[in-house]
Amino acid sequence: MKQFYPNIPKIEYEGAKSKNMLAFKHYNKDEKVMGKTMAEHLKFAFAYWHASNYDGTDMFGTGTIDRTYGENEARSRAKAKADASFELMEKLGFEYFCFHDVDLCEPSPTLSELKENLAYMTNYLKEHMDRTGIKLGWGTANVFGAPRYKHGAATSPYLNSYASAACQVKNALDATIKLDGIGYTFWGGREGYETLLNTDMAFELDNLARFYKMAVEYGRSKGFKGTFYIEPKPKEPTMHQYDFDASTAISFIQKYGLQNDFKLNLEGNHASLAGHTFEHEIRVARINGLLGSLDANHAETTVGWDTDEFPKDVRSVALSMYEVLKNGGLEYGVINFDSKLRRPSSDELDNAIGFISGMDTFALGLKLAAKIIEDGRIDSFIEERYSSYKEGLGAKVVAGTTTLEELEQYALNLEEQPLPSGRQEYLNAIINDLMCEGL
Ligand SMILES: [Mn+2]
Repeated sequence: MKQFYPNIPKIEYEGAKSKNMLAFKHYNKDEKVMGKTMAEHLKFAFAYWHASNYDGTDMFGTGTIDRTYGENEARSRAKAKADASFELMEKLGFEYFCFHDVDLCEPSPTLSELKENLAYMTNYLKEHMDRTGIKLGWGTANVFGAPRYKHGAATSPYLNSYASAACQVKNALDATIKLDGIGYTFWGGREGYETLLNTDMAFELDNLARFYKMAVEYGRSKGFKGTFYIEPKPKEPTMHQYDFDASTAISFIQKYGLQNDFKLNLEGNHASLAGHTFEHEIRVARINGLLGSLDANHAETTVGWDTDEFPKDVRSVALSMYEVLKNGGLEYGVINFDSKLRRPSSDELDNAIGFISGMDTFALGLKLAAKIIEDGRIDSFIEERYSSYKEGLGAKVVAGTTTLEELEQYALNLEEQPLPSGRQEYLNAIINDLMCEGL
């Protein structure tokens, strides 16, 4: 088979002292952390769109990265892209991948062309999956890129756009089912509004819920047992997106009774755009029993847009993986690298190095998260902080057996006493001490 990346070898674990940029320093897939291997904890998934499609185009300039795969003819190029993607996945040790319908295919201007091309490429991908053992994390439909979705897809004021989105979602679901995906994502790229002056928000949200229910009904009728995910994002491309953040998406899921079929797919960069941290979004999902899947991307927080960078911040990933460990793992999803190269990063090795470094960042984050839990000081501090609810009137609050009158009587008899410190400085120092132990 033709080699697309002859200068990238199979990437092996060489340990923290290695200076080889084409080796893992920390991601050692069989190494056990808290009883499970790193591969079981991290379930890395290769995102087809940014890893294999993105050519460096930005708002101010054309592409800088060659994504032609040496082919001029459209179908041959789509197949070569699949060959190259699986070569890179195998070399990097990915066990999962994710796709949008349009990522896989040659340019398909009409819906019937897209349907036919997707069915063809699904079969082609299946051969690669059978050969390599690489599995599908999740599939999705791109119902935001084409002009037919300029006013929205499942929240469009126009039936023709709604039906077109339904057509694409049905076909992307068929592909996901055929490839035995563990989930299906809805990212509401154009599901939002530009101005309330032309928008019936209540109607659009009801219609979105009807759309999701039809997708669940269809998927289940075809034997899909996976999880549907909503991926929150607050802005970009619309001024205001309906799936603003985890809390907003959960409120939607609960209002429309979708909680048996839906969970959340959370991205670090989208958390930043919403004014949250990644760990905040994961905490919100986990305490509501709705943690589904993760996108590994991190933000450049000094800018206000979605940079989709490869993760590199160990401390932030550790606090996120702490939430995942407290959740008992990612039973319903994967850790997907939606990350993309920077526009000037056009060297043949840059993509692989981005993945190696990102996977190492998650391995370090996982190990640090396990250390935080095993160390126990953070957890016991939190436990102690709420101890006034363990007995007496506090226990009655928790049991729901006290009243406002009883609390009033208690408060009126209180002698004012200073409250304890929150000790944030000490707790932050613990994280750094654990992270840098042995330096
Ligand atoms: Mn993003």
